[in-house]
Amino acid sequence: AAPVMLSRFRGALVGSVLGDCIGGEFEGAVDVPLDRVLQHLSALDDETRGDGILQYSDDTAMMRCVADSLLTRMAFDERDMARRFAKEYNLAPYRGYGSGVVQVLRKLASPYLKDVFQPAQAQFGGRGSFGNGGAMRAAPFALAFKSCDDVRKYSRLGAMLTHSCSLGYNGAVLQALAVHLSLQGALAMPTEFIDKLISEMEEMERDETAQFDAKALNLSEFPYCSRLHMVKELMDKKSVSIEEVISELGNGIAALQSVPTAIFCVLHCLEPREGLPEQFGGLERTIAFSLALGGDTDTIACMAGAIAGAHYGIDSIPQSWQKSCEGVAEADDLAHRLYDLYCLP
Ligand code: 8NA
Ligand code: MG
Ligand code: MG
Repeated sequence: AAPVMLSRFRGALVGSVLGDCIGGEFEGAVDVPLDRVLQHLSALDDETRGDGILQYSDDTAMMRCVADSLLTRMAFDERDMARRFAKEYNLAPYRGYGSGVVQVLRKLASPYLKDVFQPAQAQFGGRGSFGNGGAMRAAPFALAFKSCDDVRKYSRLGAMLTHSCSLGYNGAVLQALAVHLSLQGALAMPTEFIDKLISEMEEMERDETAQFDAKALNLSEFPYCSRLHMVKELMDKKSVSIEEVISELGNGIAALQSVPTAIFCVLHCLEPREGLPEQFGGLERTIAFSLALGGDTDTIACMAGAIAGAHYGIDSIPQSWQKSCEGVAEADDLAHRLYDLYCLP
């Protein structure tokens, strides 16, 4: 079973980078016709295309910091991870970071900072960020820790370095758990997969802070659970339009409007879909469908790419796509090293 798991690890991190790089093209777009998505994707096959390699953004930059930190420390070390975020931002501030998180990253650079969780807690008048920046970099937690308990615990803390609102860090835990389950092969049974995520979120959203934050933001109680129930409803429908996905699940930069959406993209694309090329495999369908939603396409495709890559494995990812994206070799190397760590007794 070892080579299968390695392939899943590589698929997860490479899939995540691919989604970020390929999705960057449509970031913030309101209407993305499927034709344009397919054109963008088929241009990746063209060796002679002029526009060079597709650059990765904050999603991948921070994912690499998470993986590097977990590998170097062989554990979760909040100070080390915080330092890497700050250093990476300082080296490459042009990667498209969210406008709020930049303030946190600047404060994390200070050598005098005592509590590395404090800058995140000061965001948005003390409410903390509910953006998807914690979730977009959560995949490595699922590769570094074997037990579900550890994945939950450390993906939460890792997100809290920048996202102290429960909607922000709970989205990161949901993403990490989706990758964790996918690595175990759980997407072979899609209904059980979504049910498991719903019961996980039920547990998390029973928490007092989660209840308080939901109320303060005028959301229904158990906001993630409601979205995941909607994912399940949409899964059972024969055909689902892009408009329906956007209006029921969202495509925005809030974790609540993007993590369940990414999970839906993966589930929906387990089967061939009308409008998507027949020769596409599941991972290609997942990326294509994510881009067609518009909105925060790099991040939704990044998260969906990690979950789908963990399911289909590295061999499902076209070579031409891998060659078109910045940082693929580095992500593949991180996946190999996380796999070696995972195999330690
Ligand atoms: P963030 O923490 O700055 O959050 C993103 C945005 O969400 C903030 O700038 C606010 O507008 C809003 N927001 C979050 N929390 C609150 C709150 N409590 N009250 C009011 N508004 C709030 O950054 P992040 O790391 O979560 O952002 C992640 C997203 O930003 C990713 O999609 C990433 O790709 C990037 N992004 C960049 C661009 C770009 O133009 N380069 C566009 C979209 C997203
Ligand atoms: Mg980005
Ligand atoms: Mg984004």
